[in-house]
Amino acid sequence: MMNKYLWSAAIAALALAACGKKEEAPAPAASAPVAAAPAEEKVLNIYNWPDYIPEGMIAAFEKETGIKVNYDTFETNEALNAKLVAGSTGYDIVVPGTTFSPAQTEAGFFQPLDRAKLKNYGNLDPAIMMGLVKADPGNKHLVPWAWGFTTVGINRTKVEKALGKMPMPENAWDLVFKPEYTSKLKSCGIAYLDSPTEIIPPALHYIGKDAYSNDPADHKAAADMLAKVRKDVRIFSSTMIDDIAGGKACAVVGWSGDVNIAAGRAKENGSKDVIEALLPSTGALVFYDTMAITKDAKHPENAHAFIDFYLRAENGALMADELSYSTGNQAALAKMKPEVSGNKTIFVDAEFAKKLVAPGKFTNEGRESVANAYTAFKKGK
Ligand code: SPD
Repeated sequence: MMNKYLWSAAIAALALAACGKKEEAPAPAASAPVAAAPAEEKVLNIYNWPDYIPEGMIAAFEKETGIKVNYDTFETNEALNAKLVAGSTGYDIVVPGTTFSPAQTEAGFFQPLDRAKLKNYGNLDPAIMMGLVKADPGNKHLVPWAWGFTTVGINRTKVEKALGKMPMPENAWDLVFKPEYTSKLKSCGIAYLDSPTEIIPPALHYIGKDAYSNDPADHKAAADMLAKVRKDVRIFSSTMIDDIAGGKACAVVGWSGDVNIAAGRAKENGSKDVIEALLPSTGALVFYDTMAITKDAKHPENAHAFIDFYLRAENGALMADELSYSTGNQAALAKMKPEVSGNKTIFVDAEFAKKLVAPGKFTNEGRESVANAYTAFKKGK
């Protein structure tokens, strides 16, 4: 199992790098059962990412509380943001990522959480909560769902075959961004996440710029680099897990946990290929996905009940065990499978944690410029 204290210290350092200002961490509170839902229509509408909730968790919540959950999914932060900007989403709980959540919080899209209704709030890791202060001053609106990092995922079996005599690069990002490698890997399939804010930041990082630069000149430089490999990219994917597991892609820009899920799914389907999330020598881009209650949620009591349910140590452990993402739930660590808490692509070690690129904040203009650069790159085949 990883050295938890080293790991926690490294994550705290990363968090502090991101927030620039030290704020008080949440006070610990005893773990407690979910609060009984008060007199509110027994319905809860949740909007989350696909493949991001343990099997049976919704059913368990429904059984315990009698609250009927309507669960929809979105594939990109851009899609969720468009709904929030349009307003009246109809959702009570949404799960934004850190590229967007600071601006969304600032815009008033979320209502403050009532901590008195979150008896399990004290299970949260103070280091992670400090990291979220930049996105959400005072930790008023956002509660961690899971965290992971955007990285290079490979089907090693296929990649080694496609590279032939060429050795694996020292920097894994070369596999997806450097023409010498992409020209070989196009035969087994290169896939990128289909979202401007998922691709331009790693491209910026690869060319040595601030991954969250708001400077259009930097975005152009990233798009110029990407243009050189455009012809080798087979898929802009919204179904990355299936694309890797089903053999459509052998090298991807994807999310750590999804690559791990794909590895498990391929095995279940009888494949013997080795699929793995890599830890690039130059680091990867960390993200924190968080739960928030929308400002006009019709079922805020039920939303608090679900958040508190999710914050139970057992449920945090279940999430990490099944979905291969790290949790902000400190109490869950002791309850998860040792092969999960000891997996360095889920709970990174202190050395790799130092290389993780902290989440940054795009301005509205910056995001628009990122989107333009991405669209130009994607169209430029
Ligand atoms: N299976 C869904 C994983 C969701 C990951 N969210 C990533 C946000 C990164 N910016």
